[in-house]
Amino acid sequence: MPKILVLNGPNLNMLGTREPEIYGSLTLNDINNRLQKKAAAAGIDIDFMQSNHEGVLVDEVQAARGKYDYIILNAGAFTHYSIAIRDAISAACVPVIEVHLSNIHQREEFRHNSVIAPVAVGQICGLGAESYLAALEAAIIKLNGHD
Ligand code: CA2
Repeated sequence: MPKILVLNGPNLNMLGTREPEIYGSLTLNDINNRLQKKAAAAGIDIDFMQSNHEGVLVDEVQAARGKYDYIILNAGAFTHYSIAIRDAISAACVPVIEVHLSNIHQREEFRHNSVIAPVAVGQICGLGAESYLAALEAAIIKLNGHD
């Protein structure tokens, strides 16, 4: 059975508690439950992990090699400057789909650049929780060889 890891970075554990106008009102658990249902319907195994720590995220990406077929990654603020996470993705040889709840290109200039994007398969942003669901849909299509 194909396996997908959904990896979330710093502060995303706070979802649903503050700034709903930017990040929506769903909690991370709500989003994960939706992903779980969609994955189960597609016959895919899905795991979830969140950390506020850069090194832990690097460890998770490294450990994903040979274990997962796709990573759906919201690296939070690390998106904009973590060369360590980018290097881990390059080395892991697991395709990564980068996601963001907000449209990072419409926000402050420092959020416009993603150091992850050049090593990701693609980037989906600005759709709220749907960004994650669209990323999962894309991964399912690619895993089924239907694109
Ligand atoms: O839009 C996204 O998904 C972001 O990755 C979210 C990050 C931000 O630094 C990126 O530029 C874009 C921040 C996540 C913070 O999440 C919170 C949620 C609720 C309350 C406070 C923070």
